[in-house]
Amino acid sequence: MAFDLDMIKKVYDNYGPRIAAARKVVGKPLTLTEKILYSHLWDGNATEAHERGVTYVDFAPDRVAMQDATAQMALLQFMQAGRPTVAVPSTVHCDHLIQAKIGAIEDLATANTQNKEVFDFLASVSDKYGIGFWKPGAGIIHQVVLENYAFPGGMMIGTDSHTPNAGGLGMIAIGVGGADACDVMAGLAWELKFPKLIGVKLTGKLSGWTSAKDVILKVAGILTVKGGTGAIVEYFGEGARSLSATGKGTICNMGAEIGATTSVFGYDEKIATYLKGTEREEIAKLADQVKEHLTGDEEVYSNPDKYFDQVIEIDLSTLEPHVNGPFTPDMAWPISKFAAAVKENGWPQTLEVGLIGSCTNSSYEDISRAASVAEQAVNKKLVAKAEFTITPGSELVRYTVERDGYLDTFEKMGGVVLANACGPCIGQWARHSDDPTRKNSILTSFNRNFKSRNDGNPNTHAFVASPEIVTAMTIAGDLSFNPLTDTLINSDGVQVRLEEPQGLEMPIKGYEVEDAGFQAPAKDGTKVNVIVDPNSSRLQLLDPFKAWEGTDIKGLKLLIKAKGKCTTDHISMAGPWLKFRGHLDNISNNMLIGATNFFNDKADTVKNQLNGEYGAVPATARAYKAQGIGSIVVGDENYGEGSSREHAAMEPRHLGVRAILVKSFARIHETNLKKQGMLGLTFADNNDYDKIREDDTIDITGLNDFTPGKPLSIVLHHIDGTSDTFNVNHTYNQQQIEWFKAGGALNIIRMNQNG
Ligand code: MIC
Ligand code: SF4
Repeated sequence: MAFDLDMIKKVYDNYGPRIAAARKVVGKPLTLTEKILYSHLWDGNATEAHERGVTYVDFAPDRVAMQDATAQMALLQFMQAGRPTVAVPSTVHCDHLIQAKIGAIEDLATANTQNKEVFDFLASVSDKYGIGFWKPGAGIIHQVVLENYAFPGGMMIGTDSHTPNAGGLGMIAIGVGGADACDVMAGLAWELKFPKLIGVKLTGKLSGWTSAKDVILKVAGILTVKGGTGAIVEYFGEGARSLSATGKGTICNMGAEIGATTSVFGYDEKIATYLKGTEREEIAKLADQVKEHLTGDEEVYSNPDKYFDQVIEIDLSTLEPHVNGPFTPDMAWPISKFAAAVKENGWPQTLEVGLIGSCTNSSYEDISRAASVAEQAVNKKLVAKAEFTITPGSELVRYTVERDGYLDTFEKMGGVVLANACGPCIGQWARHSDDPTRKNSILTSFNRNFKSRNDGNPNTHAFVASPEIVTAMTIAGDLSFNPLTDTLINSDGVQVRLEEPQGLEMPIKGYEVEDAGFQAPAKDGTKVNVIVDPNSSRLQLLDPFKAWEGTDIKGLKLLIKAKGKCTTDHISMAGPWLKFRGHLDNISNNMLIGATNFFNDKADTVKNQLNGEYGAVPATARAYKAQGIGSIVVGDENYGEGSSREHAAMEPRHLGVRAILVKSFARIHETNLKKQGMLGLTFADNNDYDKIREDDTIDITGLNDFTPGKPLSIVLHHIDGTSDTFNVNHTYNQQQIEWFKAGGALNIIRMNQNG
């Protein structure tokens, strides 16, 4: 038994008194989200109502989950906290570092050799500090957590932005940077601005080609990539109760793409069935006893406008399948309008590769529905026109769907089954392409489709849809094909139609697995040695960052004024760079290489003000740093959208950038900057973005009086001798200001540890 029943009992025992206290202070019916949040307050019972979107609140999460690519930094920081074991149940999952090239078995073997040093490091740190370790091949973090650890009404944090997947089982699960995970594992409180609440009422029932994925593709279209920022999305209504638990997981998972803090569903029959089917009947029994606390109050759901900050209603019965993209997950197209959009926009109509699976869409239900489409292709003599890959989310799912013949069906259709890992979703994909300069299209059932993400090729137009739609379009090899209305010609020259997909929520014969891939930690970890080779190119122990100098910061050089979308993939690219996630100096060589320079529209080409020459962003930052000169990065809206990777904050910190000044931030990235002692600032007036010139030298003033809620000032010294001064805002609270002054939150933990 991997999960911790005693911990869950304790959480549920607290529910009654804590929710009673919350009711008193809030003074009105409660949403599910409020119930879970108020039950997880760091100091126990609520004594005051928290203002949504305003007050910072300390929470006590029940669990921490980390994946290999972010766990390295999280654990390198944790090792400095001086604790013998982690304070809350925690797990590490090896999933991001496995490259997809040939197929599951070969690729896993290669990954185990290539990443041996890192996997050994993660295994030994886990062993030493009491952390559960899921070996490479065990599966993708979110699917493994859903199958083993997620429980209704719980609260967890995870060092990955798609941690909200566990919301499918009724858990408040939030993506964070490694420094946040480090705090919680070290026994400290975890702080979050009390979120705003978005209610999504689902009516009707899914049918035909439409699936849970289409709910979130539609929501993304409504809310856009920044519409959920600072909010938790709560799904309710008869439609919500009709969705399978794993379908709910898909919706919550991809909720990361609208910037939501997390998403959650209430406990219901479907969740209970899934818990029972994954050998956690005890949890379902316990949850049944506190059922009334594991959903929102009746009155809230009958009058949602009164209790949520925003309400959206979606009728599942009339919802169409969607295809979103390219380059951004919120460009939503109902399938009936997609073919025209492809033509009007001149997107490459030929579909070259279809990819299904990943952490958000690899449940038994997803695979069985997609397989029912693949089977038709085989039976109806249709030859798939595009390449096809399948990424199972976990060994439990993979073993079971292999037993039930689905993988065989995919292979008959020409599909290649990849390892249970992130693979192509995070650019770990050695795509075979004859000409990378050709514009081309791919379609995935993944979450994100930012430029260059999957195969490192900016010419690839990536679209996102449900696994069944991806499978159908792969067969057609054409983005203008609509399986709901169109026919295809088979190898006998006969016109055939693909019937609606059929699937099963759960395997009739139950789930099965031989080796799920779990390794429990040592009972006594004191004797376990963790070794980091000082000459390693993959791992590097961390040196503390310097504390604030105690004065205004003057004479900064503009490093880059980024234009348009600047996601964490642009700031710290994944794919080939994932191998340096444990080595800050080496990974810093990818800093901002994907961002577009406002002044020349080029990526990775900025002016070095010291010699007037254009060069790469990391090299230019290093040149300033070598002269003892700080720099500043300027950006646009929703800067740092996407991943939880704190490398996107640590790299600029390491290379001498002192402040990131943007129109708006994505939540996790803003917190990551604060944690690392950086200044994350926003324009008080967005028009001031236009005042920033390529040769500017910049001062940040007001720091001696750095106070919550009080703007700071920016002075731009232009090269022609003129200057501009304007205010910039920040969201630092008192504690976060202390992090800035100390040079980073970890320096404070270190100071406390040394007395
Ligand atoms: C992603 O989907 O972008 C990732 C790769 O899983 C990231 C984590 C990382 O960068 O390691 C995320 O979602 O946080
Ligand atoms: Fe892995 Fe992709 Fe899921 Fe991120 S979104 S955890 S890269 S499968």
